[in-house]
Amino acid sequence: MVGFTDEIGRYLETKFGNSIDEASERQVYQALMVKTRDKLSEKRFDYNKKLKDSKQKQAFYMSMEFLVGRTLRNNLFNLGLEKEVKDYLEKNGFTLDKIYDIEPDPGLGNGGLGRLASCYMDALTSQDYPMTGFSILYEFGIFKQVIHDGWQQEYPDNWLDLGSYGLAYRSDEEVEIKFYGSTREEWTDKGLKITHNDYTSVIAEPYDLLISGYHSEAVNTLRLWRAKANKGFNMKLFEKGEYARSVESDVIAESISKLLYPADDNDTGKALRIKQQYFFTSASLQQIVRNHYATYSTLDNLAEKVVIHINDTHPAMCIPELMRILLDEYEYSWEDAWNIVTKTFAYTNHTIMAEALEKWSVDLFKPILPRIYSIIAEINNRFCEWCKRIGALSELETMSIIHNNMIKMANLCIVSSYNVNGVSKLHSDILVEDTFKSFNRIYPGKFNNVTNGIAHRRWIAQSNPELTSYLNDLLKVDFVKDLSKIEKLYDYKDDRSVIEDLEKIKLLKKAQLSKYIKESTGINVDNESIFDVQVKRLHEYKRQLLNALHIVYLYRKIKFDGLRPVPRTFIFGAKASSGYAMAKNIIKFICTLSEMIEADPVVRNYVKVVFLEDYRVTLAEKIIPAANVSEQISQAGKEASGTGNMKLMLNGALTLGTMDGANVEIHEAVGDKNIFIFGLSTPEVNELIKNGYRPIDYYRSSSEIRDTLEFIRTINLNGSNFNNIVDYLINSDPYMCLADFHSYVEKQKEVENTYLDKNKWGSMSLVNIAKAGIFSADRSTEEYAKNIWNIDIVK
Ligand code: KOT
Repeated sequence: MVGFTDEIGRYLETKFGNSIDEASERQVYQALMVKTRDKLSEKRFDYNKKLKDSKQKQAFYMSMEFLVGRTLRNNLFNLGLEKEVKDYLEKNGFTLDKIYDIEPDPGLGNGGLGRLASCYMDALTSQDYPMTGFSILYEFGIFKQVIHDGWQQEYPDNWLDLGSYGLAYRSDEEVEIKFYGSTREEWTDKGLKITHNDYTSVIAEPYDLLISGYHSEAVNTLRLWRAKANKGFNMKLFEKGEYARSVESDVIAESISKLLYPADDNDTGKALRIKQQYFFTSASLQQIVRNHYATYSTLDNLAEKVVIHINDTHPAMCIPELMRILLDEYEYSWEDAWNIVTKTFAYTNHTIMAEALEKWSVDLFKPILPRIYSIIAEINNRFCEWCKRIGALSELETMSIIHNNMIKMANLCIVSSYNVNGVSKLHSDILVEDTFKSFNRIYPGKFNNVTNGIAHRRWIAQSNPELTSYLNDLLKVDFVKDLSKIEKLYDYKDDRSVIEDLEKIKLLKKAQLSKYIKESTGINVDNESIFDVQVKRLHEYKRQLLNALHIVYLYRKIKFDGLRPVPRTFIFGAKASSGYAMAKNIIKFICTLSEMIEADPVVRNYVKVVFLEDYRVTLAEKIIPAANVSEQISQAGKEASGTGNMKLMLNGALTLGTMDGANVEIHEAVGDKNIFIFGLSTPEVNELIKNGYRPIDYYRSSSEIRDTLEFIRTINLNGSNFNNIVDYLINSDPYMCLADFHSYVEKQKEVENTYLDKNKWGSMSLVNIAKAGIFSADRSTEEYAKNIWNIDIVK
């Protein structure tokens, strides 16, 4: 049999005319990418056959974002080929890690929501569940962040140059998507017939990224749609003399799959975004329906065989699109179509931030998607009628799908889906008790919770091989397959020698990160210092600013009051949405603190601030294993779940956090003694809002707050000052940094004192690793599969 490495050699010979010893790293990279893809295609063939023969129910996961991260290492690891390839390359003078570094991160997502989608695909595939992901093949993924003079600058992420080797183009499965035009109603002998005329069409081309599972039979598909102009249609118009309109398709197609919108937890409200959403949902729905019909010759049983999951509201147009297909293409009655639709969709809400709850202006929406609009309007009419009948009229202001000439996409999802879930216990409680209270009253039982989880094979086994191999030897359980088994480590919580071993591994990971920090920023950091990490998107509610206030507090105490704290390295990684001025100011502020501290001969011995540019999956894989402290300090009630908190915990970092999102469940898992919780709780935040939050009162009554803020006014480095940030905190402070300041500073002191007791810290860290089992994405996806989707593994 020809081995995998023989195939690599053969590829290099036939493709480049080189033997392996003559090949370049770039050629070896290409050979590995292509041959790994081929290997997955072969596996996929066998798996698909079983799946088709079984005729079992399948899940389809719709998401505008999949933050895939690098694929090559993940695939070789999952296929069990990493060692063989590593040895083969080493024998021939190559280093596998350097080859991995050639692959660009497929950054088809902004942050948590997109990364979760990818973690779930990995987990479902590892467990042999049949699941297909659908999204857009963005030509430019999340921008590359460069910090210039402390300011974020964005550069295009041209990932396809080197990233496209993993993709398989499926020209046989193209579909047509229709925009603009008008609808015409016509009574025929079969009833009302609606046609869509004078539309502009765009072609959706499918590109498949095959997703591997860990030692699994399954290979699932992430189908990414790319837009291309419909040339045939253009020619017809051109012949009719409509030159301008004949290029319309080119113009639309050119832009649709061009770029990922870089806004996280925010809604951009642009026409292009509507087109992107409809483009990929329509393409996906057409394909699902076409395949289903080809198998069963009917759509009556669609909901028995298909579940379509909507990852937040961005893919919500799936709902009216399926109605359109059933009504206009398959001539179902409204009632029958609605009956199918309302059994097919499940929806996850990922945020309660008002600015992220998607709303579309009718005036913008209707001309672009006239038929889809008319269906949404009809769904709304019928829903409102029903509410009147059941006596829920007074709540229609919040529940109506169209209100004040705006289409509320979350309301559309709730009305049309059979299940709605939040992403942590706290978040799901807020949904039913507050955000969607009225809906919960009229749809009892529709809402539930699935706490998020992470692909632990990426976040420990691959990114922290040293820890993994140590735990494998110590515990002798296959926690890589089943993370719940890692709990066996708990037995060693008082074992000094194990604690010391873990500490050594942590130090090694810190040294690796220090090297990277030195190379990328020039800053020398002390490996013995506390590595205090806050890595996530930059957002006011996540309160990177609170972290920065504490740094200023320490600076003052060291400089003016002779404080000599345990040395600490504050590590930040964060991208700000490109139009988000305050977020960019905060980055500038953090970078200025870094510079100011480096310039101070005393303070820099105790505090370092490092802002690592271009935070992305690959960088997360370097930072997370090296962290001692995991900063999860959002204002209570605002972070739906968080998943970085879980990755950091699994790598032995101790959480310093508020009772927000999944921190609440981390607290429950490790117990009060193994976590640092501070700050107002969600009810306390709400109470304070009700009574009128006045940050100036905190400023006036606390000299520490006053001194800290007034000191910030004196910072003037290279012509930049931060009066705007101080004024913002005193006059508005929407996320209550000042209210939580004291509690945070006090908790930070406790962190420091605990760190001094190495044995205690080590034991707490061990408990965090041991109790991380429930945060595996395997657990989350199993809950989706059993409790929501009702799907089985392929046997
Ligand atoms: C973005 C735009 C609109 C609606 C929601 C979002 C969103 C939410 N983007 N990322 N999130 C995060 O999703 C993660 C996965 O569930 C959560 O852990 C995190 O708390 C959300 O902020």
